[in-house]
Order: sequence, then structure tokens, then C-alpha cells
Amino acid sequence: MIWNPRYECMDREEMRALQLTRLKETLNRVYQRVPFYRDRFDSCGVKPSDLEKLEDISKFPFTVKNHLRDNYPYGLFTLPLKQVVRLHASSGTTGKPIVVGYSRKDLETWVELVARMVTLAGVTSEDIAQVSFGYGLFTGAFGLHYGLERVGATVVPASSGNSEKQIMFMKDFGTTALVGTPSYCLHLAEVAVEMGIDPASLPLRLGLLGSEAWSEKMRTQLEKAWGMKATDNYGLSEVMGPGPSGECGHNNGMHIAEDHFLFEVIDPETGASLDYGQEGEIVITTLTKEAMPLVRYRTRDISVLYPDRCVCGRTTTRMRKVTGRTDDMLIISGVNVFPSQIESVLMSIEDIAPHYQIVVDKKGFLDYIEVHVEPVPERFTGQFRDLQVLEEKVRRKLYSVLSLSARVRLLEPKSLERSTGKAKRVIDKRSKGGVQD
Ligand code: DLL
Repeated sequence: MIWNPRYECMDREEMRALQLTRLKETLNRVYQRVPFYRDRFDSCGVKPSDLEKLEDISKFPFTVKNHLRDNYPYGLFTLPLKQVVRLHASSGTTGKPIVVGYSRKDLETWVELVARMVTLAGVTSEDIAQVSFGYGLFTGAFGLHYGLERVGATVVPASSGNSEKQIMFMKDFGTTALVGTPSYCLHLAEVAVEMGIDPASLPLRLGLLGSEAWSEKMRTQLEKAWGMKATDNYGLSEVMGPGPSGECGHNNGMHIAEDHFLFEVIDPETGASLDYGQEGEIVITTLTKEAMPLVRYRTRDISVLYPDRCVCGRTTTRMRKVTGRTDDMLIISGVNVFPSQIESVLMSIEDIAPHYQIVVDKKGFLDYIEVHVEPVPERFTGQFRDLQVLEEKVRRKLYSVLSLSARVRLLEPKSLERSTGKAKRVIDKRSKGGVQD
């Protein structure tokens, strides 16, 4: 089923024309109402009227996360607070959070886009959908909640944590769709096993997973553990929260809600615009936001855009699964690696559990990387020799795939911290604060 065929299957030329009209409105709106944008546009010598076609967006300056922090809390709003009916915030690990505001119409758009996104994933009014994101300032839970209600699913606002209760709800309520981060969903499977319940025996048939990067290998693990279809969806607080894009059942990338967002891909080094099919950083301009529009927001997320029509019948541009962020690339003694690459290698080794942590530090002037993993409980004999063999196996595999000399530390089963939200995969002790933002 397609939730809103008028927009999701719109003729490409018509969609581009709609985007252009809305983009002009957005540029005018921010230029007239937000001193930050007026100053930025003026100092780059551009005016909203310089935009004649969509491609002209590349003349306009980028917005970055620090600009949101500098304008904390309300400096980028284009409406008086009286007309702002909801706030959400996203906290990094350091400093002030960034705050986003929604008008009544923004909330209506959000519900519509999440309704589209969950329908893309296969949710219907027959589903019982358990929301295991934390309710609060984070956009994940409230975002999914109202969109799921709109399609008529029975929503279970379980929130995050309390994992045994989550499993009890899943069993007793007959949950068919689970909403959360992929890492938490994987942990829940582990908790079910501890409770003596085979996760695959539960009625769950669909995972709506997002909010953090996860590999195809992790998808395979999740689908196997739960006996379900695991789908990906992407968004960020700055532009809305969940809703901007999500996968349909064809694993063909995530469909973008292009009537509300203009997605570009740029070279993260030079800022130059890249073409469809080229990998780079995703940059997003909101096209209909009333309370807090954003122009050319640099997400730091790495992906690729595909323009061709999907077999599901939707005509919207799709984005590949996000493989990482420009700021999470690790440079280990000159070798570039993304945590997602390490994840793919680890998930392909059967004897270790799908939980890991990467620690990076310096010894003298030399960087080193340590990968912490656990053997699957069935393989854990406690024998030193067995552990050594397994460590060596992981080390070799990492080296052969990534040319990366990593130390491997095998920890006791279930000793790595399990997160109920976004997993903290990397601890970079070389950078201030230790943990990546
Ligand atoms: O994570 C919004 C969201 C909630 C999306 C629920 C999907 C589901 P933030 O907390 O602001 O917002 O984090 C946004 O998370 O820039 C990406 O780096 C990462 N991210 C979000 N979804 C995905 C995904 C929400 N599907 C940041 N794959 C983004 C990879 C993702 N990374």
C-alpha cells in the first residue's frame, strides 16, 4: 500500500516544480525573519531572488550544527513562540543541546510523513506497534507514535529500557511491529533468550529501526533472531526527527519525502555538489517547515542518492543506507576506517556475539585501536587457549578485510554495555571527552 500516492508517485517534473516553489518560499521566509540567515546570505552576496532553478541552491551558504548551538534556544525560529506548539531537543555528549520547534502545521506534516514511512515499511491498521524509543525530548518516540496512530496501528508506548517488561508486552500484547534502534532490538532478542523465550516464536513480523547506523550484516542477524523483516528509516532532529526517509519492502534504499525536503549530496572536503550515484555528505533543506526551516543543513551523514524509479511504484529519489558520518571516520596511523566497516567484519564471524565497542588511543605518538567483542555464550569455554584462538581469528579477519592492525579483546559474554537507545560504539580517548558526539 502507498499512503499518499499523489506525492509519493508524483511525476518527476511536477515534483521538481513543487520543490522549486517551496524552496523559494523557504528562502524568502528565513531571509526576512531570521537575522542569522540574512547576515549569512548577505555576506555571501546572495539573495532569495537569485534562485531561479533548483540547482541554484548551491549558491547559498551551508548551515552547520554549531550555528544551531550559537542560536540556542530560539534564534532560528521564524514564528513567535505563541505559535510554536512543541519543542524537541537533541543532545550531543558535550555542550548545549540543539532545540527545534514545531508549529501546529509542522506537527501535522510530521504525522503525515511518519504515516508514509511506516506504510512504506509495511505497517497497517492490523499491526500492534511497540515503540521502544525513549519518550522525551528525543524525536524518535513521539515522531513514530503519532504516525503509527494515524495509520491505525495499535500503539504500545513502551518507551526504552525495562527490557524484560518489553518482552512481556511483546508476548502478551502480541506485538507485530517493533520500533527502536537496531542495537536495542538486538539486545531485546538476547533478553528474550535469557527469559527462556525464543524470540522467533513471538508474533513480531516487522522491525522499524533507525536513529543509528547499522550494517546489512546486522540486518541479517536481526531478521534471523526475530524471524521478522527489519527495515531502516532515517531522520534527524534538526530537520524534523524520523520521517524524511524510509525503506519500502524491496530493500532498495530509503524513499525521500521530497515534497517536504530537498536532499543534496556534497563532497565533505570541498563542499562541491555531487551527482546522483556519487557518495558524499547529505545536505538537507526543509521545504515546508514553518517554525524552524533549515537551509542547506550539513548532516555529516554519508550516503548516495538514486533517482530511478523503485519497483514499489514510488517515484521519489532514494538514499542508500547511511554508512557512517564524516566525523566518525577513524584515522588510525594513517589508515581510514569507519566503525560500520568494522561492524561488517565482526558480524560475519559466527563465534562472536553481535555486540562490540571500539577503543582508540595513543601510545607515545602512535595510534592504536582495540576492538572489544564477546564470544557467543555457546563458544565461551573460559579456556585461555580457546580464547586466544578466537582473538587471533578476529584480528586476522579485520586485517585481511580492512588492512587494519587491531588489538582484539575478548570479554566475557554479556559484559559489554547494552544500550537502550543509540549504541556508543566508539570511545576515542585521543579526542577531548573520550566519546564521540
Ligand atoms: O535519531 C531521528 C530518528 C529517530 C531517526 C528515530 C529515525 C528513527 P537525532 O537524535 O537528531 O535524530 O540523530 C540524528 O542519527 O544525523 C544520523 O547520524 C543518525 N541516524 C538517524 N537515523 C539513521 C539511520 C534521530 N537510519 C542522527 N541510519 C543522524 C544511520 C541514522 N544513521
